[in-house]
Amino acid sequence: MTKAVLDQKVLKNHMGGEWAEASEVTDVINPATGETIVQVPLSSKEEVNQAVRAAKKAQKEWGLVPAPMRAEVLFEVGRIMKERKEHLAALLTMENGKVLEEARGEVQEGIDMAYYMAGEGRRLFGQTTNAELKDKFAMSVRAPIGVVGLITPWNFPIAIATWKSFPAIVSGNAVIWKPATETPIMAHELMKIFIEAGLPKGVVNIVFGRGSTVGDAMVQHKDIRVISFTGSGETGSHIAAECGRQLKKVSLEMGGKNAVIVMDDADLDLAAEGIVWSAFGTSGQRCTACSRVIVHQNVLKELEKRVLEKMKALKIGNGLKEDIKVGPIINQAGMDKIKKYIQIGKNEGAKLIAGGQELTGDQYTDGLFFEPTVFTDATIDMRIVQEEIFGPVVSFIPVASFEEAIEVNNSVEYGLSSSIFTQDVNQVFKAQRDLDTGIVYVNAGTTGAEIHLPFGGTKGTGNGHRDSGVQALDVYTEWKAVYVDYSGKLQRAQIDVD
Ligand code: UN1
Repeated sequence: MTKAVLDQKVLKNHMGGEWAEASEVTDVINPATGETIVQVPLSSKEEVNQAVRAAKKAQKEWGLVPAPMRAEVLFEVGRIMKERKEHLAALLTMENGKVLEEARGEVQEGIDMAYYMAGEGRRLFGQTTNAELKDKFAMSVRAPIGVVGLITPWNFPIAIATWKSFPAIVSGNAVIWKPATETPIMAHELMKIFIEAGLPKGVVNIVFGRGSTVGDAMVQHKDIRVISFTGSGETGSHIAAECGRQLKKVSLEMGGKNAVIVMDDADLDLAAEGIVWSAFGTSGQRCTACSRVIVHQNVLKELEKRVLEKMKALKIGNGLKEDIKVGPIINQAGMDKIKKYIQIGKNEGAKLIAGGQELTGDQYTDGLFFEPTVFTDATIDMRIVQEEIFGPVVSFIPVASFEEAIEVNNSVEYGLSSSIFTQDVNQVFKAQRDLDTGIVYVNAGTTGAEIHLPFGGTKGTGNGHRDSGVQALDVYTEWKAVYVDYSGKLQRAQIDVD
């Protein structure tokens, strides 16, 4: 078994370039073993205020550093992350539970983001264009916004942090970052890397703590001009309401109810593989996880058989062991929610054909493990088909046509990711047009977004912004239109135009 080595027992906040102890702390639990691995601060509003003061001061200078030079720091961050990939992955598995292979993938996502956003330091393109008057020049440039607030989740504690912080940094902002209290180690490690890479003091500040105190104080603070949040729909809409009141920019990413569509001409083995990977990887605790399979009725039975067959190979346990494929559930609240939905599914009349139980005894005694679970004969009115469960639970919904499949896909309140397995090129292009989600996959599962494309979704998944991709820069910059008149006289737009 791989060993994860942590050099601290109590984590600290980081403000204005200094590590700062907090008066109150709480335990961070390894979900695979139940052991306390470290303690994390539960900070107060005053600590947020202090961090914002430091950030404001640092941003004044950082915003004036040429972007290619700001980017040099990110190149170095990427280099160190790459060097430390194994170490980071092991710690990530320890605090989050996801299996090592996936933890390595997540760290890689952060490395990719570092190099990609570092490259942006030499782009950050605006536009030059023509002015309508003689001897006049017009262009648009991206300007930093100032101090930005990032609230990141436990399910991708390092990747999502990089999606938000790297574009914010390269754009010349200073950051106040509240990582999830379940997974603070990745934040702590990334902060150490920022320091080693030469990021000036105060450009990134970490304030650990609860959403109801630290998160709220960030949303309320008038000097934090942007909030970027990934988490639950309930919290997201609360944040958006408050930001709306203050005319504060807000970027939200809030979950999904993602479907794989399997048509009757699909390669069923490939589809089964895609379903198993995207439904049960990360124990289903991804915003992009497949939680619905919309399957043509002609191939329902065969697909069920092949999925169940492939599920037999999934070893469940502590993700630090290389042969484990499905790790634990993050905490008791997550486990209770999954169990609640299993009962709801049964009551609603869906047929349980695999799993459905918490694993207990032997190696499972101290951790939180749930069997990969499949319901079938589900219908669109069922709550298990409409609501996000955030666990290894998938429901098969039989349909009679391509059109019905699209309709069922679009019938939920979320719109993050979708996928279709088919060999028919016409169906492929119709599907990418008609699936109402921010991400569409063809002949692959619903997970696996790459960082240079926009990540986010429609409807209840977000509010029109995107994490990652060049589009992320829109969250952390203001557009500024600049007109330079070199005619030496007053030229009035729209009037002196001949
Ligand atoms: C998330 O679940 O919030 O596309 C992020 C994927 C990963 C990121 C998921 N690259 O599944």
